[in-house]
Amino acid sequence: MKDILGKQIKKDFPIFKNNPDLIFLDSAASTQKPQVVIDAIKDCYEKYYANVHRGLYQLSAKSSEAYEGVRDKVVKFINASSISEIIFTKNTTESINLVAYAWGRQNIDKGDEIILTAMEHHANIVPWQQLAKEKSAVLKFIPVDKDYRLGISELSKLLTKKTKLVAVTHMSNVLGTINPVKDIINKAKSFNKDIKVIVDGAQSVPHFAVDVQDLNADFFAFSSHKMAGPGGVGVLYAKQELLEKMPPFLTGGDMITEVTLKQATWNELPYKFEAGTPAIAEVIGLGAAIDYLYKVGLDKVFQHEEELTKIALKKVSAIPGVEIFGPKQVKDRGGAVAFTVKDVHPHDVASILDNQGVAVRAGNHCTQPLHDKFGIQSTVRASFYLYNQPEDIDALVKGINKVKEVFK
Ligand code: C6P
Repeated sequence: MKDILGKQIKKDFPIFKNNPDLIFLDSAASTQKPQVVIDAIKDCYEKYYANVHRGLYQLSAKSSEAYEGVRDKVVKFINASSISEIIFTKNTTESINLVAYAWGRQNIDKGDEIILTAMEHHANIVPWQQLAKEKSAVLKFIPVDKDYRLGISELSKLLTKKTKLVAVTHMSNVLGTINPVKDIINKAKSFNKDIKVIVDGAQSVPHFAVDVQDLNADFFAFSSHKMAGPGGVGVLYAKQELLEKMPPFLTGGDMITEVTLKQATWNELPYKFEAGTPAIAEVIGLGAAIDYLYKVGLDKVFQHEEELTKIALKKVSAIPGVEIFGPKQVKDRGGAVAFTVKDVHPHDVASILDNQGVAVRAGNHCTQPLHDKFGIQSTVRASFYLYNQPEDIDALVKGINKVKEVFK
């Protein structure tokens, strides 16, 4: 394998020092954290923690400055056009729910159509199902073809005068497929410029550079905990003109300008969408994660994962009885490799791998409709991040062979 990041990178992550035998192959669920992120959170609590946007004292000013500084970093990281377009949420799930409630309830009416894809995570299905039920709207799905890619030509067949929204994942958390979201957005907007597109970036932003303006996405959601940052923080990017027209999602403190006993007026963007005390230290941790990813270089992260995926696809698919669910080539594919082992339940596979120190996920990975399409309940999934090394894949292969031995 081309040595793009090198083994040294593992040293940035204390979890591996504290668990020297750990082979961590579940980063699509949540990634490990580098020391710099842990230190940034600790530093905040030890040196300058106070609530933000409220206190007139110096400590609160310092804390607010650090918190808002991260918003600037996020603007640059995904190339938004201003801080007004960056809303801190709890995670991708909350970001998508925000759009479904605030934009969806204002813009979706009876008979309107929402186009999703068959490979969406539940977080990008259930909020739209709820909205569709409430509004008597219709959900349609772009199918997944035999190569585990979206049948983009199908999109043209699904678009109608009633289409209001397209919701698509940038990268599948199961198949690893990277979807051509720029083309999808272009196609939808060429059909009707008023169609809005929301992109679920939970599995893309951590692994490769994303430019929301270049994509022309209306909404884009992601989670800090999947990109070396802490849990409890997510981001919703949305075009300013849309946010300005949308009503608030959650209401209460900080998101208002004036409150009387009868009514309230809303704060300016982005604060209109950030009710209550936010996850201050965690947002600051996200800032440290962004700095860290810049330092390593997202292009290198992607190339490194591409090399790992190439090896995994070759070695894992060569094991008799193993079936991989996802594109067999690395082109337009990320580092999530889902598979089954013939005649062995995925939970048994994961548990035997765990006994050998290999942490993988087994289940439907919150994509039950996708698994239903394959006629199976669950798969095993190995997923990679910048700290994984080719030896980790060797351990996985050894582990799968052990599984086969046990179930012979
Ligand atoms: N997928 C996985 O193991 P949250 O939980 O809100 O941070 O992210 C939700 C989510 C949304 N979209 C995609 C494509 C995702 O992969 C996830 C989270 C994890 O695959 C946990 S189920």
